[in-house]
Amino acid sequence: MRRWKNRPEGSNWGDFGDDDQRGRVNLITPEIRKAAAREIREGIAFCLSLPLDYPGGNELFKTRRAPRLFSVKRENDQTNFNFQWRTMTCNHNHLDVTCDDAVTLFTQYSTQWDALAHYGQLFDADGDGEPEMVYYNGYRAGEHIVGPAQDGEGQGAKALGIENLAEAAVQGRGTMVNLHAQYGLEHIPVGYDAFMRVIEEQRVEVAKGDILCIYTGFDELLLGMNKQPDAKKLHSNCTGLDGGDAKLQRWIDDSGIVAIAADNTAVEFLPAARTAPGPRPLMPLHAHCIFKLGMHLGELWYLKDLAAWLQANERTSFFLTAPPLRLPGSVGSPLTPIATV
Ligand code: UVW
Repeated sequence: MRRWKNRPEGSNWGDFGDDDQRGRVNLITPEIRKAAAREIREGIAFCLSLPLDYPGGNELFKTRRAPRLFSVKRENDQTNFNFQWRTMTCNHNHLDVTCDDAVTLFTQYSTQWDALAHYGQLFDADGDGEPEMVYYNGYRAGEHIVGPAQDGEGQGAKALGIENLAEAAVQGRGTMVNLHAQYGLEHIPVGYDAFMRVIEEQRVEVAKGDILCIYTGFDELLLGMNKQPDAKKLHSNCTGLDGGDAKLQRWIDDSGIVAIAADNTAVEFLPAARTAPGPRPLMPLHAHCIFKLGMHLGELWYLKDLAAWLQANERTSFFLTAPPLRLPGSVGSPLTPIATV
């Protein structure tokens, strides 16, 4: 069922079907996956996740908190940690010792995918002259993306949740653009012209179906702070994409890439480098990618070791396996992406 009369200019709403909830990852075909698997030549694998208790504290994101692990209680209120199994009926002790735990996990605290339900806009999709809160492919706030009821229960993404990406079994070719090699820790937005220069100098070949990975050096800076992040320093170092650059937006669309992941906090440079009169998105790359194109963004990935290996071996692409948690209704997910070269 089509959920819009107007679609945003430059969007692909409806192109993958009126009910599509996967967006650009639809472009990963079996052929693309098989070609991507040919990137595995050395059999070396890289973990592309930060430890999930990084950044540490909540200086970097005021509203997101570090994971809290706690042990599960057994029926008799005993802690299920270092628990020695015992059969009550015959009062018999066994050799087995086990632990169970649980975690409070803010899904976007550390290495993550943004779901398509993570970012929407005010837009007049139904053509009544009034903008409404709407997400990729015309899914609506309130009806599909549901906030908590008064008791705080019942919220969730009834559409566009992260489980859709998990069900797409994200695997394909990763392609690295190493902005850190070019700009070090300079704090500048990288627009189309500069980005194309880096792509040319590093001989990066971007192909349809690729997951673009952008290395800025943010991961190393963050890890060096040992879970006591200096937000001021982090917000004044490293590059990010100039998300409001129309030429860069067009390139993202035309290149056929299916997702973008970076080691920084938002992929794009914030606050946005361009200003324009009137209402405008604070996060223009999020608006372009997530809202208009159905393109997932990965943030706070750990890319340092992979970027160094690729540079030393004069390569820019690799096989990437990057499924989020299949957590129904969530608007984001931690993950442990793996690159194999
Ligand atoms: C927002 O906080 C909206 O975005 P992100 O975590 O995706 O950068």
